[in-house]
Amino acid sequence: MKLGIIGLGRSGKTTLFNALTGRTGESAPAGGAVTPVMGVVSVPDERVLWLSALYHPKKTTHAQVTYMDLQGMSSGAESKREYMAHLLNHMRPMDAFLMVLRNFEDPVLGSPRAMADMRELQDEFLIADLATVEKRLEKLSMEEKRGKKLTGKEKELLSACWEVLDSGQPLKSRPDLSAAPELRGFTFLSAKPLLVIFNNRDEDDRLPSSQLVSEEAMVVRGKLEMEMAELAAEEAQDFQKDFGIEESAMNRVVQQSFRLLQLATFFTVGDDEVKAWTIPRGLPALEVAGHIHSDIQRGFIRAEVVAFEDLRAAGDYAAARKLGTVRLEGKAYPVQDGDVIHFRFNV
Ligand SMILES: Nc1nc2c(ncn2[C@@H]2O[C@H](COP(=O)(O)OP(=O)(O)OP(=O)(O)O)[C@@H](O)[C@H]2O)c(=O)[nH]1
Ligand SMILES: [Mg+2]
Repeated sequence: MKLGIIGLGRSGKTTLFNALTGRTGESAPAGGAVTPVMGVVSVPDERVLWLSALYHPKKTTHAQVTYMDLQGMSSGAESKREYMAHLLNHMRPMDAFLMVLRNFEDPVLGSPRAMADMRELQDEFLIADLATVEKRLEKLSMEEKRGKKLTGKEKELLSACWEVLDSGQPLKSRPDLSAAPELRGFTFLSAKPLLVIFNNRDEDDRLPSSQLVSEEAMVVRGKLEMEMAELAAEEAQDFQKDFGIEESAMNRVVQQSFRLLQLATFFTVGDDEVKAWTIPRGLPALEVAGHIHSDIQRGFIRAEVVAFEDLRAAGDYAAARKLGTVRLEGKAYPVQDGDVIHFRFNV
């Protein structure tokens, strides 16, 4: 899972990135890094730890999430266009965006205006997508003029996209368009899931209430969270208690992102390796097998499945089998979050 952290300048992107990846803050360049900074972290999951304690595998592999800290956008029409042009190639491969909004007083920028900032960023996404659509439509009509017969629905779909964007709506508001196979190559920004993150001052842990937020939203206290990320585990716990933080930003952001992207985790277990895999929720067992290895997909016979909670309740695999909670499932079985799976295959 790849998450791109975007936002206006000085909104706290690097601070959050450091909290999420456990880096220390000193290296953050003023004005943001021109080249995006990547950080890969393991998704904290106590289920993996439990399975690892059960199997004592040679290797334990957690699910991973890649965060990318992108440069902040500054105001001014020209600099915004430059910003989008510069970052577009970095933004396209992301699965989703974390949009950081400054919701604390800044000594230079003054009072927060988070909702206006959000609108400004959303508009830039729409404008970038509009430009992509218009460029492609122009190309298609040139080809038509030169006598080329257009086949397929691309032009029709792009015109529909134009209408949606022009009316100020993101493409994700129209799944028929954002999921159309003919348009997949464009990787429109406004078609991607977005998690809005209000970066609050230390004393405030609430969503700005009276505001209408049309996006998925959550609150972090970036500076606090970063300070916490720098502490040793034991100290961090005290800190967490003092500030009424129930779960770290890292955990909450990961969980929300999983939910937003409709992802699920399943596990493969054994003496060699206990491994957590990230897949789209409800993916059929046959396709899930393909995530592991094409041979397993090709020679798929059955999936032997036990829900993690059933396995934990039973104590171990043999006990779960005795209790009848280990099931045999076929190719079409929609894999659920927490499934522990042995694939039976023959090649
Ligand atoms: N009070 C307060 N200050 C914060 C918070 N988060 C970040 N800051 C401060 O805001 C300033 C900017 O933070 P950065 O994390 O560098 O912001 P950025 O979005 O990465 O900025 P650019 O990379 O320049 O776009 C720093 O001085 C931070 O210490 C917060 O939650 N509360
Ligand atoms: Mg930065």
